[in-house]
Amino acid sequence: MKTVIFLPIYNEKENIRPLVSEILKLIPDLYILAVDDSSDDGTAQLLDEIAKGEQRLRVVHRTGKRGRGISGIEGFKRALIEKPDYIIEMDADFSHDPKYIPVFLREIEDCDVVIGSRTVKGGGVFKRAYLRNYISAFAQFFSRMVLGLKISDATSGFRCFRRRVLESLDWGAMISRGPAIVEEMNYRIQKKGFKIKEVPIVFGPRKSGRSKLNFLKLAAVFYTLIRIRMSDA
Ligand SMILES: Nc1nc2c(ncn2[C@@H]2O[C@H](COP(=O)(O)OP(=O)(O)OP(=O)(O)O)[C@@H](O)[C@H]2O)c(=O)[nH]1
Ligand SMILES: [Mg+2]
Repeated sequence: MKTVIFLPIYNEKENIRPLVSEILKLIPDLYILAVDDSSDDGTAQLLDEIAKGEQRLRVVHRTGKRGRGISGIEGFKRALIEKPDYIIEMDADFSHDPKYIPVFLREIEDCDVVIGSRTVKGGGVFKRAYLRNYISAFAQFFSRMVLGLKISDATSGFRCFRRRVLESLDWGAMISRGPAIVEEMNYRIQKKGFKIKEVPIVFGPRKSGRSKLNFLKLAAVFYTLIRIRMSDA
């Protein structure tokens, strides 16, 4: 298969069926790799049920310690086994609109990484509380400062990679276990000199369910970014 869509999933029961169906309709040459962190709201069972009748959905159920970062590392490693040309990661809550998948696949033709960006011309955020926008802007600024990132929307988890980019990363050396994995990957990819392109996206509100981000996790992200920088100094 040419393209793998990696979805990190924790308690996304209402979103998962419509999302899988929308993605699979887009182009035939892709499959979805869902990495579920032992969701306890019925998402895990629902994923298995959908996968029974849909070969293009593969499901990994993680046990043990939960984490957006640990799941990302596992997801990318698994995705690489079948040597796809492109790997796209996106949130499973409809904030990341599947309509951008074909756009990313066009844009990646002349670069190594495409980042769905809310902060370049044409991009934006639709209907979100002011406070969340401020926090998001601060997180983008902080990660650019601490890690020296040249990427404007450095916290966007909607991205498309050429296989060779992910193959070049040392997953065992990743420090992040949670959401900071997004910025850590950008940092390591930028250091290797890969060509990164930001493409505008409009980030929507999650369609259903609850955010997994909270104050403690956010603080942990900032602390992890500092640790990444220090460990590399
Ligand atoms: N496997 C796994 N996925 C997770 C975990 N935490 C969050 N996710 C998934 O990662 C994606 C992003 O999480 P969200 O809670 O939407 O975080 P966010 O988009 O930063 O916050 P909101 O804008 O409030 O939705 C979603 O698909 C979640 O289901 C986790 O611990 N493990
Ligand atoms: Mg979200």
